Amino acid sequence: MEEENKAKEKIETEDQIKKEEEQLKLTDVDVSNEREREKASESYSGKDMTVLEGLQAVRIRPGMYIGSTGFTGLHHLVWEICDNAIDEALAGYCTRIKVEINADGSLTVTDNGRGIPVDKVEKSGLSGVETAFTILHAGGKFGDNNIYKVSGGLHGVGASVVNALSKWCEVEVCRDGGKYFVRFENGGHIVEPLKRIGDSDLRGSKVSFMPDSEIFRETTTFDYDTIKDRLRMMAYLNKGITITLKDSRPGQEKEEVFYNEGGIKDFVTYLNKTKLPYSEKVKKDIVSCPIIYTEGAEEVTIAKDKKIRIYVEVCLQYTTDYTSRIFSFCNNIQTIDGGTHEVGFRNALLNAINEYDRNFIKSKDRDKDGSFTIDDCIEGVTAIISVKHPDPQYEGQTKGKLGNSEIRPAVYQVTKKCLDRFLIENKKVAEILIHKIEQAQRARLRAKKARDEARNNNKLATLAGKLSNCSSKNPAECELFIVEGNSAGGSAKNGRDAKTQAILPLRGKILNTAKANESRIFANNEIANMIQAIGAGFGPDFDINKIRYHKIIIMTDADVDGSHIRILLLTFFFNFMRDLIINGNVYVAQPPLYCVTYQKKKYYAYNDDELELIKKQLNLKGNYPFQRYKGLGEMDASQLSETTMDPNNRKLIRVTLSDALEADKVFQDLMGDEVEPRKEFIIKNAKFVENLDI
Ligand code: TSJ
Repeated sequence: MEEENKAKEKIETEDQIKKEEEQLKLTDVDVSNEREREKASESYSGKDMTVLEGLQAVRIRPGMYIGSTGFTGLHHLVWEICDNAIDEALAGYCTRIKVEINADGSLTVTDNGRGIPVDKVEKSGLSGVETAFTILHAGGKFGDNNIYKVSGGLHGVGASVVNALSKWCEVEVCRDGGKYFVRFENGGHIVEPLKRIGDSDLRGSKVSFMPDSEIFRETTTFDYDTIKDRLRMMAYLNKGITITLKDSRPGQEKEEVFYNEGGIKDFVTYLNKTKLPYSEKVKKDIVSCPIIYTEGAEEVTIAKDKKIRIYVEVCLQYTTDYTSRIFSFCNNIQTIDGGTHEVGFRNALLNAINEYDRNFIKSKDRDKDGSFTIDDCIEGVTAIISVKHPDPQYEGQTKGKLGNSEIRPAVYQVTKKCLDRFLIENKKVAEILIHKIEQAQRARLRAKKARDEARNNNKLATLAGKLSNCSSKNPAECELFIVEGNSAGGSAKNGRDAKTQAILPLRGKILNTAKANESRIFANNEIANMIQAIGAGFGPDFDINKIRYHKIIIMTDADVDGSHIRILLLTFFFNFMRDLIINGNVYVAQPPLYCVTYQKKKYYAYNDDELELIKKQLNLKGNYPFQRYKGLGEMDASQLSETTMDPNNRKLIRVTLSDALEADKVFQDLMGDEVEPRKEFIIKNAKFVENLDI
C-alpha cells in the first residue's frame, strides 16, 4: 500500500516537472517577442529589462508567489491589492475602500489614503508607484516609513506579483494636488510611464488589473461571494473602515457595504446568529454563556536589543453545537492552518478550565477519567483570535500557518488572564460550562470505545458494494457523484464515464450532523461511506491533500427532499471537511427541470425561462406537452449522462463558503432548537414548495 502511494507520488512530481518545463518554454518564447518589441521602442527599454527579470520569475513559477494558478490563486491577486489598502487604513490614513468587479471582468480597488508615493526612488530610478509594481519584494518598503510595522500581504510582495500576472494593470494616484497615472501591459511592461494627468484636491490610490488568461488557464472569473466573504471579514477585523463591494458585470449588478463598530465581537455575534448560546437551567434561573472578549499587548524580546509589541484580540462564545469554529488571523490574514496563536489560545483555555475545575469543582469521576482534553473544552466554541505582529512568519505548503514562537506565550498570557478572571467573576456560567465539558468528556470516551469496536468489527468494509469507483487514480481528474436514491444511482452508474466518474448512491437518511455527537456521526452508514470514499479523514484529522476526487458533486432531485439532502450534505462538509469547501472542491449538479420532445428530438430546460425559450424557438403552441422531471430517477442513463454529468454539457455550481454558511443557517432554521425561524422559513418558502410539488 505504502509503495503504491510512493509510486503515485513520483508520477505526479514527474507530471509537475513536465508542466513546469512546458511553461518555461512558453515564457521563453514570450521574452524574445518582448525583446523585439522593446528594440522598436527605445525609451524605457533599459529599465524595462531589469523590471522584466524580476517579474519574469513570477510568471515562470506563479505558484511560488500565489500558491496556485487556479481559482484560489486568482483571488489571491485581489487579496494582495486589498491588503495594501487595509494597511493604509491600519496606519490611520484611510477610512474607505471600494472593490469593484468591472463590466469587462477586470477588478478595481480604490482607497482614500495618502496615495502611493510618486517621487523617484533612488535605488530603482523609477517613481514609487512604478517601483512597487515592478520590483519584487518592494511592497510597502519604498519611501521612508515605520508605518508598515504591521503589515498584511501573505508574502509581502503584493503589487508587483499582481502586475506580473496581469494582462494589463493601471494605477491612478491622487496626492499633493495632482492626479497621476501609469499603465502596464503583458506582465508588467510599462507602456505609459507615470505622468501627472491633471489636478486634484483628493487623496487616494486606485488600482485596476485584468488577470492574464495565459497564466490563469483554469479561470479568470472573479467570484463575488468569495470576495464578499473576505471583505466582510476585513470589516470585522478592522473596526471603523467602510468597505464597499460592487459587481458591475452585465446581468449580475449588485453592491454591498461592510462596516463594523464592535470589531470581532460583532463577528462572533454574526457567526453565532443561527446558533444558541450554551445555556442551562440552574434552579429557577436560566444561565447562558455570554460572549467573552479581551484585548491586550505583550512586549517580547526576540533577540538581543530587539523588542517587539504583539497585539492580541480574542473573542469566544460557547454554543449548543457539537463542533467548534476557531477562526484565527495575523495582521488581518486568515491563518487557515492555525499556528502558534491558536496553540496559545487552546492552551490557555485548557489550563484555565482544568485549573478552575481542580480548585472549585472536581468530582470523583474526574479522577477516574483524567483531566479534560482540549477537545472536551473546545466543543461548541466559536472563537476568533486576531494578532498583529511586525514580522510574521508563515509555514506550511500554503503558508497558512503562523510560525513565530513568541506569539504562543503572548496569546496565552492575554487569554489566560481574561478566562481566569471571567470564570471567577461568573461562577454560575463557570458551573454550567464545566457541566457541559464533562458531558463532552463522556461522549469522547464513549466515541473512542465505539470507534475501537467498529474497527474490530471491520464494519466499514461494506463500502465496496456501494461505491462504484472510477478507474483513474489521479485525483485531479476524478469526480465523485453523491447521488440521491437507488434508481438514480443506477442510472448514474450506467451513464457515467467510468474512467473519471465515481458514483456513491445514498440510500438511508443522512444524519443531522449539527446536532449529533461524534460517536453517532461515525456510526451512521451513509456518512461513514462518504468519509471512506473521499479518503481523507474527517474533523480535525481531515487532510485535503489526501482527497481521492478533486470534484465532489452533489446530485439530488429538484424537490424539497432533494434540497433537504443537499443542505444536510453541505452542513456535513462545512462542519467536518471544511477545507473541501474552502478549496472549492464541492459542487452541486444541475439536472434539467423540463424536457420537450419534438420531432423525436429532446430539448432540455433548466428553468422556466429556458422552457419558454425552447417553445418559442421551436414555434410550439402554448399547450404543447412537455415533461416535468420530478426526480433524477425519471431520466434513463443516457439522458442523465447527457444533461447532468457530461463535462461538455452539464452545468455545475461551485459551492462557496458563504453557500455553506447559508446552508448551515437554513439548516439551523429548519432543524435547530429554535421554533420561530423554522416557522418563518416555511412561510417564506411556501410558494417554492408549492411550485415544486405540483
Ligand atoms: F499595492 C498596491 F500598490 F497595489 C496598492 C497600494 C493598492 C491599493 C488599492 C492601495 C495602495 C495604497 C498604498 N494605498 N495607500 C498606500 N500608501 C502608501 O503607499 C504610502 C503613502 C504615503 C507614505 C508616506 O510615508 O508618506 C508611505 C506609504 C507606504
